[in-house]
Amino acid sequence: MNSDTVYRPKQGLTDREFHYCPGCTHGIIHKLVGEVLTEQGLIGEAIGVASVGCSVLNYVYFDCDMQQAAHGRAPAVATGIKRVRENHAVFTYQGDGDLASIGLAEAVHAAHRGENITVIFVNNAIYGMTGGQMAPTTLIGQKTTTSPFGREKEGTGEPLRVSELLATVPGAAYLERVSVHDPKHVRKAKKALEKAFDTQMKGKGFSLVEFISTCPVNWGIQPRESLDWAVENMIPYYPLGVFKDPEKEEEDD
Ligand SMILES: Cc1ncc(C[n+]2csc(CCOP(=O)(O)OP(=O)(O)O)c2C)c(N)n1
Ligand code: SF4
Repeated sequence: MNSDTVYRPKQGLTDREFHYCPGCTHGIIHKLVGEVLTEQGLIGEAIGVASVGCSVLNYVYFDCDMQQAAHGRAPAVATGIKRVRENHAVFTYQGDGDLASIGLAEAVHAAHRGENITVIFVNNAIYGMTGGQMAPTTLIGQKTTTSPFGREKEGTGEPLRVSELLATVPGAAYLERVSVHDPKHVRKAKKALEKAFDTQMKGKGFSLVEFISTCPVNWGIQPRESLDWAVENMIPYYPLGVFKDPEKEEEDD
């Protein structure tokens, strides 16, 4: 970067335009991942695992080696890659349908085994790609195509809090939930990603950053409104914060 450059729009990303809907925060999250990998000098040797969902094409967006996994299986694929390429930064990028539903077992077991990988978990409380069906993370009362009158606790249970669930797993080293609804939170989210990759590169074990994300199209609201909706409805149920921190664990020992 020369001294006149004050901002570079795409670090760690290719020149391909995102296909995401207006107001979808997948794009912001991609940008943060690309920036952190670049700034930590990892972009040349990072290996990402794309999952199934709206971000299925992220292998054309991240400017590093990428592997496509079957629905929900990204942590298992990442486990294999990391075990044979242990000096490389290995990450998965998964939606809540992918991780919290069909892939919950892979995520829990990868954390339980203490796999030294980083999971980027994008929670928009719905299945975006397939047209807005209910996810395990869908809020009570939230209308989806498979809960047209709003999700009810009876019959579907309470929405699943993945970070809190994984915090009970001893092998998980670093867990944080963040949001990207305004610049202050975007900066905070970047720090969480830095810490997650740092945790991995120091060999401390499984790290996961959960992002509160938007899906204006399937929530049936405008892009601007969707940011407010996430703040007013998602964050009260999915509180932001650190659920597991390797440095804190070391202090406690
Ligand atoms: C084995 C299998 N089952 C179901 C599907 C259909 N499917 C594709 S994406 C998806 C859910 C994606 O939702 P999420 O992970 O929340 O990502 P988003 O699209 O919201 O970013 C489902 C159920 C599939 N592709 N493969
Ligand atoms: S359907 Fe939802 S999650 Fe998918 S790109 Fe559009 S806004 Fe984003």
